[in-house]
Amino acid sequence: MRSRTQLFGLLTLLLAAALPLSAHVGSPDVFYEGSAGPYPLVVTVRVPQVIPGVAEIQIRSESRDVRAIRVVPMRLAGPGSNLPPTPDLAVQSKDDPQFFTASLWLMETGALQVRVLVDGGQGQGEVSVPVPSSAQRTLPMQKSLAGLMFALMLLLAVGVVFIVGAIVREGNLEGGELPSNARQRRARRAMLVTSVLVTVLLFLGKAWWGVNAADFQRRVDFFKPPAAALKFVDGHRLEIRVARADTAVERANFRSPAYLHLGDVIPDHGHLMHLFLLRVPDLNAMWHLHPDSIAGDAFAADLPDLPAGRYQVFADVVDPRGYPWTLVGSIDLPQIVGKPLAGDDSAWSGAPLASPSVDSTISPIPDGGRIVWQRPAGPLKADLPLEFNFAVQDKGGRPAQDMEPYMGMAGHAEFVRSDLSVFAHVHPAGSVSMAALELAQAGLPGGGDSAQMPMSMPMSTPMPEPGTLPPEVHFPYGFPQPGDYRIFVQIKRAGRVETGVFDAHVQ
Ligand SMILES: [Cu+2]
Repeated sequence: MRSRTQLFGLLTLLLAAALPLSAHVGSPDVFYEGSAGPYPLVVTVRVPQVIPGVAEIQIRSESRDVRAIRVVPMRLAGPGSNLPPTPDLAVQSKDDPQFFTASLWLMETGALQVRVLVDGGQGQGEVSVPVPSSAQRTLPMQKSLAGLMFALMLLLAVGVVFIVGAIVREGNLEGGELPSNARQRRARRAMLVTSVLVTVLLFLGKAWWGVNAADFQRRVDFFKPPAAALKFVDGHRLEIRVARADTAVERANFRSPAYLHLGDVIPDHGHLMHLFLLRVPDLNAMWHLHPDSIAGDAFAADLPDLPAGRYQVFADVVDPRGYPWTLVGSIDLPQIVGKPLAGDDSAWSGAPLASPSVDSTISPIPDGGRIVWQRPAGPLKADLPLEFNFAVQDKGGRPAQDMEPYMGMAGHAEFVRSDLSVFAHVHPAGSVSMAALELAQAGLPGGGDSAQMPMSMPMSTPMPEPGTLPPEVHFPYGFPQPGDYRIFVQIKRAGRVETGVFDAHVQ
């Protein structure tokens, strides 16, 4: 029945909920660690299920003399990014005065930021946390509610017809007078005309909602991880493009000027693209490469030596508005005799990820040293902000004295779920994109210079001197869902990139 489909369309639209997504795949929440002026903070932003929707913000202050924290959402860059609305006061926990929570309405999709203003014993401090706000999925509607709404609509439609009939038949009758045959005929005609009108109205309504539903779906599809079109050429080269879309909605997205175009992405910690090649299904080898931009909205990487097999590709880029995207694809490759790894490129190979996974906390590295995950006791839980701490030891088991920044940071970590439904590229500053963080800090009062800082370092983190990094690295992050995960931890020692690999079962 036509009106039923219409109603379903309408209700689906009303109840459409979106799971947001960020630089990563399947890992929507934002984890950030940094300083607002003199105050070190850990910020978690749980992005809402619907946009507009309410984001839940948790802030832990590592300093005791924080009196009040205010938060406000705004655009990351462009118009509106320098005119903050009035911030909301975060609620200080009674039990733990260093813990603050707030709920914020996110009104639009795209690259946003949450500005955090801190007031305390050492004066004021301010920091911006980039938040990619997106709609990703439409949830199905409850059948009972649909049935109820349908019944109510039917009642209204039929009711109107009968009311009009009654008015024409019995309006202005004297008391006790019976409607004449002529009035009866007029009433039947009026009911017929009204039925036609009501049907036409329902039809127009359906068309109107159809247009809106398509528009909503377009916005939902807009921020999905774009499919990577992968081409293996010249026996050693991988070309990466955004795949052309199939459906009308996807084609409309692709033509939108706000959509991802690989020709105008901005550098993120020193590279335009971070490409991860994972050998599937075992995740027993991983390459972290940095392809070059080539003509025609594409990137290309000269591959190193690779064994033949199937590879999963995750390619991280950031668009000019500061929105992080991860292109996703997979490709079968023959055995490749390629060029040796150079620059920031790195590789790891080792044991397959077992199913079910076997938890591991020690990962040997090639020079005889090891990386140790200082894992908290007890099971790991999904959906909680966690702190991941890794100690780096030399071959004598002593804390490594030769740690260097790798691409400007103490370390890089990739969290991958065994079924590839989660991929997150995380740094000591958290899951935020470093390029977006740079844009956000540049917008702060007095932060205009940070855009010129080298290597996308957050303002609060001074560029460390080589050889002076502590022998440990930590990452704030939370597993988005239970399951088996492999964690790749990448650091640099004495000019060599080392990768530690850890498996974790998450409840
Ligand atoms: Cu990185």
